[in-house]
Amino acid sequence: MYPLSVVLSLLVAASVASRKFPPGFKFGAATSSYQVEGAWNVSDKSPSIWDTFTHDNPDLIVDRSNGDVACDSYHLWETDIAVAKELGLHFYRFSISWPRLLPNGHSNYVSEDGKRYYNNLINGLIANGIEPVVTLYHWDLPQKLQDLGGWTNPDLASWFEDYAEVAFSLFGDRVKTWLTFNEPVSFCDIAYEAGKTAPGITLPGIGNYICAKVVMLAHARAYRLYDTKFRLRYRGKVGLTNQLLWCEPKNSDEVENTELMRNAMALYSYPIYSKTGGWPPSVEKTIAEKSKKEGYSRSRLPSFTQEEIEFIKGTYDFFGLNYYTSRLVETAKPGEKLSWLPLKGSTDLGLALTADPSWKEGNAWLISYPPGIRRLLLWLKQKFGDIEFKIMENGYSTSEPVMYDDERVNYYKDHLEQVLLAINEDKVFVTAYTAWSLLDNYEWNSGYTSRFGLVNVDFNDPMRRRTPRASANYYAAVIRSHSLDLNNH
Ligand code: GBH
Repeated sequence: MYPLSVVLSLLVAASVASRKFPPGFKFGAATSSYQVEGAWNVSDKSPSIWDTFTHDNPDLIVDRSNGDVACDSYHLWETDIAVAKELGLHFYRFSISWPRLLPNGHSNYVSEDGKRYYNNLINGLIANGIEPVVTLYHWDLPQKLQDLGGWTNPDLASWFEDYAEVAFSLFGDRVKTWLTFNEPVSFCDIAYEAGKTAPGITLPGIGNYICAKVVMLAHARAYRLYDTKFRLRYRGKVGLTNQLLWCEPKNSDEVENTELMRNAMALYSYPIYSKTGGWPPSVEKTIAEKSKKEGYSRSRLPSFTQEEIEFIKGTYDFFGLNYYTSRLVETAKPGEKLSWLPLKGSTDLGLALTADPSWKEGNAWLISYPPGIRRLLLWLKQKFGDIEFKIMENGYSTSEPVMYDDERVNYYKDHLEQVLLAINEDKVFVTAYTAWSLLDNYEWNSGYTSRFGLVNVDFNDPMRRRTPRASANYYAAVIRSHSLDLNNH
């Protein structure tokens, strides 16, 4: 018999252990080029589609703002590194601005200024013990390539490969984690839905699906290029990151529809991660049948050749996941138009999305449902196998720049708790967690009215002063203790 005190301390130890993240688990925070850099026209940088879009359509941005200056990270990158260091981040995820590095869009000319900027940032991070995690494409396509059709031009897949080759060659000796794309669902589906985001084209059900196919091919080209030319030398990892909502049935009749919706959410995952490759069959079939009924001679979702299926399949070293929120699925009313933009559903699938009224905390579209991240991870594991998952974005916005941001602290706490359960209970192989965002930044159509930062940015201050919020302190404590039990480290 052990004395009670020993039993109790063993129990406490066990529960503490279970609130520990696995050894080697990494914590980071993310930003993206257009959202933080500013300096939209310095040196030889050419405009991106977001420069053009915000300059031409200020009325589509809540506060009529743009990313001309944003957080001015182009000039203040050293401050960003200092802030990241203060938080104790293991890695910092940022993106390269394609038109800053390749002002022509094509790789015939590389900007010295672009090279210098990203070398400084990468070297500065490494010198401070912070690993750079780099996204190649976070929505700021060179306008010159949009003029050639953007993501609806199949040649863009090769031009993206050329861009990737420049980036891998220049930075691959120091960058070991690459994301080809951030959220194709956002720059394909949302972008072509209602013309409300760059490139401002309304071609729902057409443009988005062509974009989807070109992006899958572009990703695979970049991945295979890394495999053949860089992997042996640099031994890095390449993937992409997809935003997925977790979906649950509104009622028991909607179980099958919910599975269809989950597969639709995985449109940009299935071709890469599934054993068979290609589009998710249920989604492909639904869109093909609908297209036929509408009189199209072929499906609006372009098919892959068998060769393309094989080319794309398996082009990953990990699964990148951006998770923010969840929805309930129900059959749409006949003829109901449903847009992805406010996350309402899919017209093609005839399925509508709503938030459960019992999910209390939230801000606009971002309704907090922490169990969603755990269930999603398990669903993905069951679907695609026991692969490595890296959470590349998760975070919470407020409309006011509150410094004591307890709502954000709760969001992080509750979601990290669920990530731990996914790891410990469901045995999902999750190796990284990334907070969106390190800094308040340019939140696309919401301009500067939506704050995601662990660190507050004063956009009225020409120096864009950065001040850590309560959530920054909380996150730093989690990182320090490598645990959710902040009193035991
Ligand atoms: C991610 O997008 C992006 O990767 C990142 O750049 C972004 O800052 C972050 O998350 C936060 O949004 O207001 O109803 O019109 C997530 C996709 C795109 C979802 C914009 C919300 C606006 C919905 N987000 N969308 S609505």
